[in-house]
Amino acid sequence: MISLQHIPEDGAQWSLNFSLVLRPSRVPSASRSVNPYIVCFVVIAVVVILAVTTSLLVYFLALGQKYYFYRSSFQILNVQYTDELSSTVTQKYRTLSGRIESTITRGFIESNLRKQFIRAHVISLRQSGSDVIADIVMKFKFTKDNNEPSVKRRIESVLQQIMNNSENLEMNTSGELTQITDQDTENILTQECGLRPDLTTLSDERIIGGTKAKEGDWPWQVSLQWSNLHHCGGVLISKKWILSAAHCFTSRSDTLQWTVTFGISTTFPKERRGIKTILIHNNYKPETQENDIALLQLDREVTFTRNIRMVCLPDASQNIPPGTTAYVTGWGSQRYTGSIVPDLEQARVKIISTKVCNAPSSYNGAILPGMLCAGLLQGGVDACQGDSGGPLVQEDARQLWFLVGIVSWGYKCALPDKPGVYTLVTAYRDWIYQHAEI
Ligand code: 4AZ
Repeated sequence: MISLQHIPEDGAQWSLNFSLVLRPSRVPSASRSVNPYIVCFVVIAVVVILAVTTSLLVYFLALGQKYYFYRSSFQILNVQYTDELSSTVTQKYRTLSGRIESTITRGFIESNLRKQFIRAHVISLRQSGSDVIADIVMKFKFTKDNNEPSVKRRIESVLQQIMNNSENLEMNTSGELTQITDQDTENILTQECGLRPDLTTLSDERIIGGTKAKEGDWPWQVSLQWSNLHHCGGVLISKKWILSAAHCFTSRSDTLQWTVTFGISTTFPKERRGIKTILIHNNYKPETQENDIALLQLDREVTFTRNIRMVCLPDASQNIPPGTTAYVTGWGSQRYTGSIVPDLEQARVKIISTKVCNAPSSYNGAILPGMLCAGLLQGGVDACQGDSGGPLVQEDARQLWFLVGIVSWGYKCALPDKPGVYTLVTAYRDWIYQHAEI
């Protein structure tokens, strides 16, 4: 991963000059000698008062907050159930889930719980006669002094308002609002694709672009190691399957030499697995890097945890507009021909249109239909050697992370007009579903 170093602007140098002018004192001598015990007492009292106030503030502003998770079900009356809704990966399922989540989110934002509501997520759509039932998990933040029955009543009352007011989606509560433990929530949500732990999203304030990732930020990223040395990146797409680049395996086809590690550190991984099968795209062409995609089957399923999860695969028709933001992650080198790094790095890049990327000054026609360019045209931020096979992801409107590209090739790294070239995942969706049992 290569990144522009953020060079701080010449910060203003603050210098405080005290000039103490000593003059002969005209103060009467009696008031000159202040009792040192009193001074001591006042100083200690001020320090104690400050410390108590700060701790109380911290307690009420931060530590006094508690997350509450609730589960509920809603009947969707004006949508007919169809078979496509039974699978979480269909466009129909994703669109309807998105509509339900945004109806609930809008309702809470317009209510007196706007500050407490964090997120709603559809975990399944079921059939009920010809209607649909949606099972939903919601996250809230309340101060600890709220008692649970009152929190529940306030949430129920807002949900009732949402049911009464929803315009284009006719919803009815179906089943009770029940509080669920953090552990149960984690067990439910770790099974979902493209979700970060804590239902958090990247906030815009965070500086990204070749910075160190935190554990759980990119839970689908894996390291593929040849004889215990990191060689390529990979992406977890189910409990048993990993996507990577075909060129990582052309001269390294012995499955027994490969290991997969999970977690941000390659030195202290969270989990390890062997590889049972390597499936290279049978039309992979090393001369042009066409179809640079491979599927790896793990020797044993990995258990999804807080920090090990799968990414979402995009629909074949999902569009990836030029200029939109994407993130690339990996343990690759920080300069061309440099060495790999032990801790996972992340970089923010932009999608670049194939037309711009194929210009004579750029890749001059080498970008073929199954490829996608991303980076910065001015250079400075890019994937590099050792990042190959790793993910290029984008967040959708539901705040789920989708795999749009796999690090494939480029002319050196981070040069102007020479962005990173990625395998375009939407073009291989059918190939992936044909070959991986997911
Ligand atoms: C490589 O050699 C490689 N700048 C990967 C990505 C890029 C260049 C080279 C993109 O694995």
